[in-house]
Amino acid sequence: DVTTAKRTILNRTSLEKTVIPEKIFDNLEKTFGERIQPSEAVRRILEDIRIHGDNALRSWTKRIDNADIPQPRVSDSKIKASLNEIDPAIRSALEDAAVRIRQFHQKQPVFSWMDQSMGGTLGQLVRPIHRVGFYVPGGTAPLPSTILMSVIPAIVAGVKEIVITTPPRYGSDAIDPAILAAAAIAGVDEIYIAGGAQAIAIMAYGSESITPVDKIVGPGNLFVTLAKQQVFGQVGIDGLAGPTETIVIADETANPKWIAADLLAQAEHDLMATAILITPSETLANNVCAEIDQFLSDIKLKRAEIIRQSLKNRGGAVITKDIAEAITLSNAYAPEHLNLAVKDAWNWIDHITNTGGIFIGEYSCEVMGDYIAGPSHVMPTSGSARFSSPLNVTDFIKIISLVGLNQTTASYLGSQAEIIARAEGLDSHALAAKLRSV
Ligand code: HSO
Ligand code: ZN
Repeated sequence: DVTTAKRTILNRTSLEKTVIPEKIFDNLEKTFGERIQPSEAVRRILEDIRIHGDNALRSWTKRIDNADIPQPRVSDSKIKASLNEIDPAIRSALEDAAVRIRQFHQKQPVFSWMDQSMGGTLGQLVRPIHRVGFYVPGGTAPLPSTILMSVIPAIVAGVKEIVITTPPRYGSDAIDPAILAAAAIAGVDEIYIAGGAQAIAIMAYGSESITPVDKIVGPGNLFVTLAKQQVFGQVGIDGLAGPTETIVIADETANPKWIAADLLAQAEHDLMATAILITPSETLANNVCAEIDQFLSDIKLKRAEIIRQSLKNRGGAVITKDIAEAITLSNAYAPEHLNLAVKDAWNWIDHITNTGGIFIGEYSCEVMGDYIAGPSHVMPTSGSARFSSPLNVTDFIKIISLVGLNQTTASYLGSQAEIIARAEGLDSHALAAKLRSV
């Protein structure tokens, strides 16, 4: 549908503008006994867990997830056992993916350096963040791939302590063994059963059973996102995740069946996922729509209902004058993923300014990126590709600046610094600078 697609592109919804479904308010009323805003619910949960630790965690987990979790930490033996509980084919595919994700991120080194050309020695030291917590959503589709895609860049960066929190299945203390196995493959042995704002609280503030982390990373639902926003400052965060988005720019050379499948894959994520085709070829647009209908009626797709809904909410095709106009629209939208299924796709990449990842040519469909190509699939959503990057090694390091001036340089710079200090009216600054400028 052309109108929906254009509207989706032009009216980007930010987190604040997102309409919160009535069902969420109903659930909040059940849990809190009054109709409160999600951000207020999150504030209360964070504060309770900050003050009362594990006891508060247990009671919120009972109220929200209906699960009794006496001990939030998952035992080592359970994590190890998960490797043999999953299908060996899945295990080996995850292991292959882990190798490629590691290889890709090892190409992103950030160097310490020292330089003698500015008088004395100046430079920078690179230090990994010491302890990082990852939130791994449970929900309708637990995604073991997300563990590999977020934890491995941290390991490559040199992070020593890695913690995962993930919600229990509703009404039980069980965690999907595929989640545990992915953690084991990535090399993580510290996993806690905690979901939503509760998980963010124990990672940010610590409790009797968990040491607080320095940074919290990973996508999550509305409550996780609000909680990350509220603990920012106490800890670092990676960003605020919104629903996933893909724009496919294609021309008449593209295979409509493949493009249709790519759009379906995107739309099946959730009701608010965005899957949009932009093309100068009306024929291609019609063929892709026909293929989508065909797939939806011919094969039994488990998530067909979600696909229908999200295509209706945010999906569709936009016809442009040419590829250049398609790219202009896409740059304005700043999609999480951009697929270029056009002739001579490589020739267009210089024109692309805002997106989390460019998938070039028909063999590089986004699904390859989701699982196994190499880059992290945690990419900037909600237009944040205008100012941020896919999760990568630099999310897990800090730079420490080094200043080692020699006497000659200090003597000259001291007099200059003194002048600036006087201009700022800071006499003691001026004094400290002046003493070096002999
Ligand atoms: N496309 C998702 C990542 C994912 N897909 C995980 C399947 N599993 C967000 O970029
Ligand atoms: Zn996906």
